[in-house]
Amino acid sequence: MDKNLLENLSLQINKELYSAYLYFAMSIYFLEINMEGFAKVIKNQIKEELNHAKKIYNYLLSRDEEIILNDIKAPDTNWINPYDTIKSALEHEKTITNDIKHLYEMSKETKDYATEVFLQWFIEEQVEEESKFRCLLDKIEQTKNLGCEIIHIDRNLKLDEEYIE
Ligand code: OFO
Repeated sequence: MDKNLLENLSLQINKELYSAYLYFAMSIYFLEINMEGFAKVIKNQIKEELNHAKKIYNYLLSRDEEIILNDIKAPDTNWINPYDTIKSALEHEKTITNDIKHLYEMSKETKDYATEVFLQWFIEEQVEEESKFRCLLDKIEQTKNLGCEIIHIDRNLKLDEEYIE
């Protein structure tokens, strides 16, 4: 595999683990303000991120490539409210989408067709990731128009079976 592509795939494992770490921090934030529904969604997200990291790890192992692991940085946690927190999750997902696009371009340029096919799953996954947080953000925004409380959204999220902790 191209050296640069390999380094960036290894780095992507680190970014996915950082994502899990970021969502750990967000779940703590929501639990501290007693919003268990939002915490449940975020805890589910932690599992997804660990799975993303593992997918790349397994792929590189199957290609018999050397995986380089780096330090995981601590996330910034100075969110001022739930809206701000979910907004920063969406912004974070947009940066990951760009990372995946970059990896995909690299795999095309280096004619690494197996990696190109492998990354297609991630391209679709990022559409889902962004949509999930955009949808939550819309729900929070609607509380203003509908004159209801964010606590109602939290209660519904807690009951939503889509998110399993
Ligand atoms: Fe791994 O998709 Fe989110 O960060």
